[in-house]
Amino acid sequence: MLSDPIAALATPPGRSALAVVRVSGRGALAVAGRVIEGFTVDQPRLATLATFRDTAGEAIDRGLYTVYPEPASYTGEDMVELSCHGGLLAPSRLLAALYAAGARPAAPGEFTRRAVLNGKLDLVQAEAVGDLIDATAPEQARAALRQLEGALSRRLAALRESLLEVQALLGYEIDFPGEDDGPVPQERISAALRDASDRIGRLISTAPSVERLREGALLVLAGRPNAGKSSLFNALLGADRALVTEVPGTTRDTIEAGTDFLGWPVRLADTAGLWDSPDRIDRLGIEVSRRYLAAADLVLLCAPAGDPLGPDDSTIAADRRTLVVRTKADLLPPGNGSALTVSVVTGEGLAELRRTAAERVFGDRIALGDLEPALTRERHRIALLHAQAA
Ligand SMILES: Nc1nc2c(ncn2[C@@H]2O[C@H](COP(=O)(O)OP(=O)(O)O)[C@@H](O)[C@H]2O)c(=O)[nH]1
Ligand SMILES: [Mg+2]
Repeated sequence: MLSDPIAALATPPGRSALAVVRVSGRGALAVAGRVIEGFTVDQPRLATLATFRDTAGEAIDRGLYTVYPEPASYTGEDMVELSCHGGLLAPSRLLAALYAAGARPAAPGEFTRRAVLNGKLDLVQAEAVGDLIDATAPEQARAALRQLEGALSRRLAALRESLLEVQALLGYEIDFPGEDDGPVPQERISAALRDASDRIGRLISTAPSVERLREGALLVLAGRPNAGKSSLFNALLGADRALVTEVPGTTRDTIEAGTDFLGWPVRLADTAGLWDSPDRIDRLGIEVSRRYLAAADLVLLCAPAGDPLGPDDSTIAADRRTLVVRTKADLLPPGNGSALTVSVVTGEGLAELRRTAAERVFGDRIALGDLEPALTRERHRIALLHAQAA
């Protein structure tokens, strides 16, 4: 059923001060009334203190409830929000009582689904709700919030309007070819189409960074053994994740960890690097490094400051996805070369590296700033490509 009463925990399970349970649907008020002592709908949208009881009448907790009569609720249906104490028992007993009183467990995303079906949110905004909840880096959250506020929806609605206008012009031509006003100038129609196509193109151009914004850009540390990759990996993460020793070949496997650079989400991968080793396990690690290099959004090629690049290094450095990072700057007198130099000992260059890397992988998004609402999913990009082709 589309509007039967559903209930679910809105907060994560576990030990906490409070937990929030929501009930929504036709009959939600009756369900809540069987569990909340002295339940009344006379004070909508105001929190009321009450005792919650199971169907046998035993007290579960004392907490607040708020009634949102339809259609002025998140789902557009009658809703009741109950907050009780957190922890293992009170929330689950409260939920059990609501199920016993006639609600059924909500399916994942069902509250938001109902909000869409009832016209409270459009699909693009519903996707943004999920993205906001899943965001781990500030820029992801910012993009999701803008989308939730309707920036992308409004842009798409305007596009739809102008396409309908073109359709109307064409329809007029077909239905009333010989009208006194004369034919619609072809130039007017093609100009309107060109304009729409340009606007679609501008939206599509936000797409290359879309996956990166959702998943985090993949930044792969490469370079010869002992170049300082693992040290840099740890320094950029602010945590000692990878082993660092003076023994070449310490890193055999690739380690991945997520962080953000100036708010932009990145996945850092520390690799064994590329080098010739007779050891079978080393060679497997080097193979993994190659795969990571191929998939990277940006390669941070590490080479100690002052050392010439080896042949493998030069090949990688020639790739346009590569940023050459000169490591161990503290071991050299200052002012050596113009490349990005860093030291994990002094911390020199780390902020500059974060900024440069963020600009390299998210530069198009940073440049578009707040001008263009970003597409955030492959679904959006494909739909707009279809529209542009049509
Ligand atoms: N002085 C100095 N030593 C460094 C720096 N970065 C790494 N090292 C040293 O270089 C050696 C190799 O570092 P490691 O991060 O394991 O290199 P990897 O093999 O490329 O992962 C270790 O002995 C580190 O202590 C740095 O910025 N300054
Ligand atoms: Mg290493």
